[in-house]
Amino acid sequence: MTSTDSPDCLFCKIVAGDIPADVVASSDTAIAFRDIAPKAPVHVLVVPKEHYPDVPAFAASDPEGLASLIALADGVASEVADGQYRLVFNTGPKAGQSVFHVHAHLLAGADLPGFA
Ligand code: D5M
Repeated sequence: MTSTDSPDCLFCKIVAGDIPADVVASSDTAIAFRDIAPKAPVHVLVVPKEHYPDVPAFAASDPEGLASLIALADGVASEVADGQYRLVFNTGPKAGQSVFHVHAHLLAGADLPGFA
């Protein structure tokens, strides 16, 4: 455990290897693993190894880390899909965030529905 781990955090436990996950890629600062309840043919979660509760906290503390996370997501999308994808950061319970360790949902592999 590092000083940035949050002991009760599910994604910190996945980062630490204490809970298994279907990891598809990793970097020095982030890992990407398949979502347990996929909402698209490709649904990968891209997660910084350090614990931040949500994307504004991550961006404020480590903007380079956020850029690295997006680069990892882009690489995964090129490897497991056709490089066209949606990235979603649910932020807050009303937006559907249920795990309070920042994560990008990488959705790809199909024509995704529009928002508007
Ligand atoms: O997204 C949290 C996501 O985390 C949700 O799509 C399910 C996924 N999840 C929950 N547990 C696991 C495990 N153990 N492996 C992989 N994926 C998991 P949110 O935006 O917070 O609702």
